[in-house]
Amino acid sequence: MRLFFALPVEASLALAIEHWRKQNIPLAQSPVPAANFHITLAFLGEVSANLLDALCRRAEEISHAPFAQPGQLHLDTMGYWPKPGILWIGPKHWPTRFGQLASALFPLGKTFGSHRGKQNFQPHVTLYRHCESPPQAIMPPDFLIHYSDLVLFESINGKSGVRYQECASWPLQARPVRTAGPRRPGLGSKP
Ligand code: 3AM
Repeated sequence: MRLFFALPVEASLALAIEHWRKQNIPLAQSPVPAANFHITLAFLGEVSANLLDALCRRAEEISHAPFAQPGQLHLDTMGYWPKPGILWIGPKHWPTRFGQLASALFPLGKTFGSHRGKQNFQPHVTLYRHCESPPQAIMPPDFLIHYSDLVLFESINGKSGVRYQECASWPLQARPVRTAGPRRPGLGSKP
């Protein structure tokens, strides 16, 4: 199974991004379907089905880590990676804890999957693949994505292209940090 962790992009936001793309960067080649929009946190590569339970247990633990908290990303910039020819939109800045979440998930590619690559984390939504030269957008992107769940997706290649199927998801629920209880009043204190 070819797996990756990502944030889903909910349907109404995906449609808004698709509309913006049509208006601002109407390229003819290889648009990613709006149904496939997502923000990858960590790509795992091939994971054998018998490791899935252990992988999910690990993801569950991570979903309770102190940095695993809901948040939002402002998709306010567009970028282009020439080698894969990817045109994307993403945030210029993102919460530290969001980067920590991606960093915690990244090593699972090595432990459970086939992915051994480097981590160069830039949260992004891929809009086009195999794009030969980067176009300029007429209007910059301006989208807010609220996130609250970590999702494990399977990438499935079919006749009509790739599609991403949700395998499992976990709410981001950092466990509260334990603090010492209220101090008992000292003997001499007034009631
Ligand atoms: O659409 P994005 O870029 O967010 O780029 C691939 C896609 O994310 C990434 O995993 C997501 C689902 O396919 N991906 C695929 N192959 C990859 C690889 N070999 C990869 N990321 C890193 N290395």
